[in-house]
Amino acid sequence: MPFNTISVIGLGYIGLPTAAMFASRKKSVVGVDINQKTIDTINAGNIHIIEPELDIFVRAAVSEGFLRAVMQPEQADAFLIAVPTPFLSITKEGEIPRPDLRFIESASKAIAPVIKKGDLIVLESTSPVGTTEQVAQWLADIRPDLTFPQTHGVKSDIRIAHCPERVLPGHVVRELIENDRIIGGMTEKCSEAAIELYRIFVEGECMVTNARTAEMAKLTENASRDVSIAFANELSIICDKLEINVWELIRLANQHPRVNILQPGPGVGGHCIAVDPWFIVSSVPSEAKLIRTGRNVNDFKPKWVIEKIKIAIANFLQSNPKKRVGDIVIACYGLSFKPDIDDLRESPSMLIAQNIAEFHKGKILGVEPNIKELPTSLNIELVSIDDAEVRADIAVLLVDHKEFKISGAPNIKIIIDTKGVWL
Ligand code: SAJ
Repeated sequence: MPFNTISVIGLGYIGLPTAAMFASRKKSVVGVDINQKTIDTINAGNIHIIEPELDIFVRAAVSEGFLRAVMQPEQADAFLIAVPTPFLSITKEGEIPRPDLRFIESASKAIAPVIKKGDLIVLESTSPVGTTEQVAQWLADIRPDLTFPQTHGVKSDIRIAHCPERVLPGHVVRELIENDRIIGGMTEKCSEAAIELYRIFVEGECMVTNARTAEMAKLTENASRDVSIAFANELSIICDKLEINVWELIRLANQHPRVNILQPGPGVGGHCIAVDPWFIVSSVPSEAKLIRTGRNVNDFKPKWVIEKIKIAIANFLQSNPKKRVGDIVIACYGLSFKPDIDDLRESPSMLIAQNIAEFHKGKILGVEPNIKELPTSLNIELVSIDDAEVRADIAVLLVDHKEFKISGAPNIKIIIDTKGVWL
């Protein structure tokens, strides 16, 4: 089946790079988004997100006429849904976060009027098990004139598959091309069509399974990483109590040929690893005991770091009796959710810095080499590494940015190093 026109619904961190990849292979790509500003930015050849190399691809795709962005879906041969799947807000303490499928539902309902016999629909958004079947049902409800895989199997008019994205922010362009791809068709024919589509730019292997397994595979990858980080974070709390250097401990244990412990930190951030495990827990709460505990351990870590900072403030006052608490300057080194990126969203470091700004009466400095300014509402002054060293009484290292590895530990008496960079 030739895919002459490809439509990507949702032009965010995954949708836009994917659209640009198809366009770079000279396919006519129509990107759809509900945000007018995003549409205007892309149609002007610019990008609204930060991702290395993406600007070059988008500029070329738009100027050569292979990519354009619109608000309303148009006819195409393949539709990729790449919209967010956030949680529903939690109303009670201890409640299990549940996925919010509102954006997938509205994307499905928006494309339903324009799909035609022979079209392929791919759900790329990270989704709880059963969502692809739900998409198929939403489409079938609106288009009784077409046949769908859930009722007509391989003979269906419309092909539907789940092909989860698995790229690492900061390396999206390279990983989109090189990573292996999971292809979860609702039928064999659906998988065949999806492979043909991804082969347009994917150089990795296309591994075929069914839609439910593909959904679970994506959730499993991120839950596995989350549980592994939770083990490291729990170790760091245990070692603090037992007066053992956790970084040395992990280094030694990892010398064993079958042990590979990850690195502790101030908590787990980002839009995937801290979110996706809940999609498993919420669907099988009684069975997913370890995954749930891992989430709780990682969510507890920022609170533990904040307690450490409060103890450091008390210790500082004890050894400097002439100082008042309002005189104490605290510098937070790193605010992004992981090293060497500028993304502050869902960042445990940001959460910690904001929390200090709420309870501490003295000055809070933020050292974040990857950003140029902070919202003034935050009450955190953005300063250079040198400035922080001169002004701070307490240093809190929250992200292992390369700049902090190069600068080495500042000459500050009290240092709380959550990433083991300066130890
Ligand atoms: N982290 C640690 N210790 C570690 C490794 C990571 O504390 O040893 C923390 C990071 O600092 C960060 C968080 O975990 O706060 C997540 O960072 P990450 O680099 O592990 O992952 P993400 O969220 O940037 O991207 C992940 C990737 N998934 C896996 O590695 C299994 C990526 O391949 C997925 O495509 C992405 O989630 C996604 O979109 O789901």
